Amino acid sequence: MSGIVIVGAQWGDEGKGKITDLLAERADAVIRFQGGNNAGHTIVRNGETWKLHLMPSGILYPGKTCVIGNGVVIDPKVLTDELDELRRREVDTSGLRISANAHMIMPYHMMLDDAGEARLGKLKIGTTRRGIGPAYADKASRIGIRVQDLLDEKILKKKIVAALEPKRLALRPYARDPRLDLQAITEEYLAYGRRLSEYIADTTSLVWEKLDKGDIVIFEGAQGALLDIDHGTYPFVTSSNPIAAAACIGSGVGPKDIDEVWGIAKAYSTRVGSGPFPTELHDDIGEDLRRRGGEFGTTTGRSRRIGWLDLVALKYAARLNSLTALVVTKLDVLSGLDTIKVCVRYRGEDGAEFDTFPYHQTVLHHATGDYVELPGWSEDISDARSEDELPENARAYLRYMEEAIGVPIVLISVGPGREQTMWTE
Ligand code: 2SA
Ligand code: GDP
Ligand code: MG
Repeated sequence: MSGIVIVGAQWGDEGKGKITDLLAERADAVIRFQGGNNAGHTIVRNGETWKLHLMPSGILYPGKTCVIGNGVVIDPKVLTDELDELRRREVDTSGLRISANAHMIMPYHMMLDDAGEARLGKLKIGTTRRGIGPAYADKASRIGIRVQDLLDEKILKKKIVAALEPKRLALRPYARDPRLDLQAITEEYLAYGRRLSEYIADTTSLVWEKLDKGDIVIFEGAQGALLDIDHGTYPFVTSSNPIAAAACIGSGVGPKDIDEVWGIAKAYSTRVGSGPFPTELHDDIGEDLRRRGGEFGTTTGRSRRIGWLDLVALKYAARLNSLTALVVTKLDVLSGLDTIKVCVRYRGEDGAEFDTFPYHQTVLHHATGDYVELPGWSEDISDARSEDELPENARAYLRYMEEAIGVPIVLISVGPGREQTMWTE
């Protein structure tokens, strides 16, 4: 066992940060392979909370190799702030390595993200406004600025000019904005380059070396399968591929380097931002789960939308990712419900039934859930540390989930704390 991918099996915020931190104890390296500082990964250790945006969730182990891979888009201000904050809290960040090929988020990307959302109005995607989409767009258009460009003033300036040129019209509302001054951007980003230079590396070779030695490498995904730009609920998706296949592209390894794929799923569903959400709750139960689950964006603070567990979407995510294991988080949040609904199929506007995830957006946008009702439990389970300490109905809920998805549940989480976790038999 050497390459383990950890991915979100729903719409993000499944608790990937917590689980990555937990598994990282046994790993030699943790690598982020896509997304950027739209991500918010929370780790709670000894009552202390850490919210990471770009830093891989292995950084709390002194000296552990933590890689920001080529597939990530980096806002260097957020990264340097995160480094400062970790150092202030006496975390050893010497194990960080940043791919020289990762792309930068530039000030104009954030402006374009804002402008794009404003233009869409009611149809907006509900992005995190961190410039993620425009940064990936520049990457695909081959006018992106990469980490290595920060180390050479002439190259950097030329590339910024080339990147700004086709955006002139879109950036007209910001024409006099000092953040768009060529010299100022160049100097600011050169300064980031100097600050980050000690961490910049050929991370692909680094990861190969580790894997070739038989070291355990964790590939840490951000967001979740249903936000995948190819396979998610397009256009209400992020601009990268949060599924396991992207671990290869975003770090430079091949599929044979991946031995296991762990999907993280909440015991219910949440989504932040716009887009179809067939099991969404608009009632007091949803409100209550939001409050008890603390369902507010880790990066933006936005309220997350809440819904029942969606097995149609989860089965889709399991297949898309070739999941070998499932981790169920936030089971504690469901305590106190008489019955718990689980969506087993979708029903279209015309009554048509869908047992599998519909590819057509018109179907998806009007789909509602068909549910089975499972008996709930009243006990507080946040102190349970082994499966046999869980109420019978909680165990039955997990069994139902496992059988329907067809992937073994290996780990159950009943609270944000590191210790609030149990391995299954
Ligand atoms: P973007 O900013 O272009 O990636 O937004 C596009 C969609 O992707 C969603 N998205 C997320 N969904 C869940 N969690 C994310 N991270 C933060 C968190 C979100 C936050 O950990 O809570 O704080 O609001 C995340 N990042 C992107 C986004 O909501 C859009 O639907
Ligand atoms: P990520 O993006 O997948 O890493 O998830 P986030 O950190 O954005 O959101 C998950 C939230 O749930 C965080 O506040 C975690 O501390 C918290 N959390 C994780 N696992 C559990 C759990 O089992 N129970 C409860 N109550 N909270 C959890
Ligand atoms: Mg999150």
